[in-house]
Amino acid sequence: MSNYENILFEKKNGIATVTINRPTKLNALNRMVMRELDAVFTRIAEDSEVRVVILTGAGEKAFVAGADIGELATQTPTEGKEFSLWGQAVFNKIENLGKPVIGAINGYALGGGCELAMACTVRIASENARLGQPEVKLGILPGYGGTQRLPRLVGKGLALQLLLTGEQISGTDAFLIGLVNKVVPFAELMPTAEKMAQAMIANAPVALKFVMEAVHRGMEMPQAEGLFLEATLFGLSCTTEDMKEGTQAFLEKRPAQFKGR
Ligand code: CO8
Repeated sequence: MSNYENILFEKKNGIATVTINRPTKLNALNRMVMRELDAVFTRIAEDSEVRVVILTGAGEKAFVAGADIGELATQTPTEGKEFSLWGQAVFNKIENLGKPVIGAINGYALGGGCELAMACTVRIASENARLGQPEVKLGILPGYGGTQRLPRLVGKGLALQLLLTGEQISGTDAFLIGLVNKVVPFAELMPTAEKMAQAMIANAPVALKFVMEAVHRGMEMPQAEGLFLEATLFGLSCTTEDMKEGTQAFLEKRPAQFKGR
């Protein structure tokens, strides 16, 4: 099912599983991987059969160990800025896909890998996971959204600690600070992600899309405007066939059959 060199793509029962597949380099994000990530998420956005995405890394050692340091080492300032902006756009596409993306963090999620995980809608880590933003050890700073998404997820104080020390934290500690939603034994990672995906798939697709829009956009607004956005999207949801079906099914004591309309 995969037409990519560094990405495996599978689709089953409404779940697309995207696996970054460069295990000998701990799935580091080189230009080719970034290009393929961009392409696969464009394809997923247009594929109405896909309801939820699970994003993970190949092997037992790494989700993604960061941007490819070999490529970073030779960048000029202009190339660095352009590559950073382009990578941010790819991660923004993942964050604003309109379908939930579950990051299944199966090992190292460092630098660009932690930033990729944070662009996912929710994150589940295995107990062996190690997360961090070690860019300062290389004389750079995060360039794929780490300085922005990390404080939004864990708060300014902890984010600054992680960004300034470059320390790695365990999956369990990532759970304790809210960087990941769950931590599970390695063998349970994909089953847990699939179970969460199925719970989301059971719900109305347009409602899921509006919830994500309200949260993502609302968090960038003053609360009063966020509440107004929520009310507007709520009103819009009342025009959908799925709203009629969802409420009717409850009243008729039967499971709802949503169509995404
Ligand atoms: N880039 C390129 N190659 C990598 C990377 C990476 N980020 N991480 C690991 N590799 C390679 C290693 O070089 C090695 O290759 P080879 O076998 O050919 O020598 C292979 O993967 C296996 O790695 P190790 O032998 O190092 O495995 P260990 O188990 O000893 O160590 C670590 C695992 C601790 C994860 C270690 O590999 C490591 O520290 N990796 C680098 C982690 C890091 O610093 N990540 C941040 C990178 S910077 C970044 O992500 C910036 C993002 C924003 C960019 C914005 C603009 C472009």
